Amino acid sequence: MSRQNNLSVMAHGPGDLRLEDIPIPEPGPNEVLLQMNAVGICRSDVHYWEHGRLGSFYMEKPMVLGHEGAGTVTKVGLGVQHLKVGDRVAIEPAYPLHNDQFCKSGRYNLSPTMFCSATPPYHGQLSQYYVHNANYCFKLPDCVSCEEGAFIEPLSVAIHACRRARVKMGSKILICGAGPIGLLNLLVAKAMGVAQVAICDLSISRLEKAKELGVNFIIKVEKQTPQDLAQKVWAVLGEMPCTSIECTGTEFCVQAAVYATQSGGTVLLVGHGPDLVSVPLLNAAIREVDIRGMFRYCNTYPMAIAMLASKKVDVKPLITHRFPLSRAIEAFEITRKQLGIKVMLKCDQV
Ligand code: 572
Ligand code: ZN
Repeated sequence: MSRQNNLSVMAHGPGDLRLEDIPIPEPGPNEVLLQMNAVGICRSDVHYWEHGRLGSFYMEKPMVLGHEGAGTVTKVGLGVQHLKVGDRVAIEPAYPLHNDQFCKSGRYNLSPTMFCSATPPYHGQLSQYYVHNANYCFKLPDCVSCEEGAFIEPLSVAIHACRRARVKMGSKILICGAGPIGLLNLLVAKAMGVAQVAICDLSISRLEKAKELGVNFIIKVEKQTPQDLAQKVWAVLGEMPCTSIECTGTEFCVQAAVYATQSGGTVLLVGHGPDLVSVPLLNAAIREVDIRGMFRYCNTYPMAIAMLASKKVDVKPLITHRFPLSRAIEAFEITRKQLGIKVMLKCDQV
């Protein structure tokens, strides 16, 4: 470890976020040292800052935040063949530490032994310099910017969601939640050829962003029952959606998604809510509505890069705020208050 400057965004515990210098790490075998360019802020980063934990993962020591990053290779470790100094890469933050049965079957996201940037005990990417496993760094073509590269992580969540939801060409779908993940699901579903998308949210400004991105119908969630919301969905689509992608994690929307979905269709749970949620299970069971889950993503980075390079999706309109790394605390405040869609930190601007 050298002692040069490496400004980093460090969460020290509930409500305590600091900008501090840490040593520049050295890449080990099969690792690369990256000079970070752009890192998006995720709600989970804000959650670690506010609560010092997420789900069953507790920060036992200070942790650098950020898991949506792109950077430039500045040093390669022993054995790295596919990357060289100067290559720009998107970082897949979560990878398995053992080649177990899940890896062998291609579903490495389900391995119980995962490394993940900014999931305790591992540091994240919101630094000027960050070391990562080279096998999970994906070279960006010249036509994909570093900001777009930083979007590949949340875009991967949407690609995996649409795959798990078995989104079909020419179908009508419902998306619950017009935050970054709901909106990315809209872009991916459209790229996959769906005919019509209805999206619901409490926030008019988020629904307006969905309109700008080409959604067919927006539904403002009001004081109503889940069944009322389902009826609204049928009214705008003219029929029941065959797929519903639930990105809010709220009990209300999970219930509405089940009621709304066509018999034989799929409800995909993307959003995380409380451990125990009341679901109209019999309604789903007797209509063969499959309720499916997902955990992060796997095998999505090459497809995400290809979709950006070929302009099949345009993620740039989702960026509402940009800050240099030195103003990270302000950037986190914006995300905490849900004032924008995606807040991007420029780690090469301090
Ligand atoms: O970008 C992926 C991502 N995954 C999230 C949250 C935010 N961003 N997950 C929700 C929390 N889980 S977890 O298993 N955990 C803290 C590791 O509860 C991971 C997926
Ligand atoms: Zn995330």
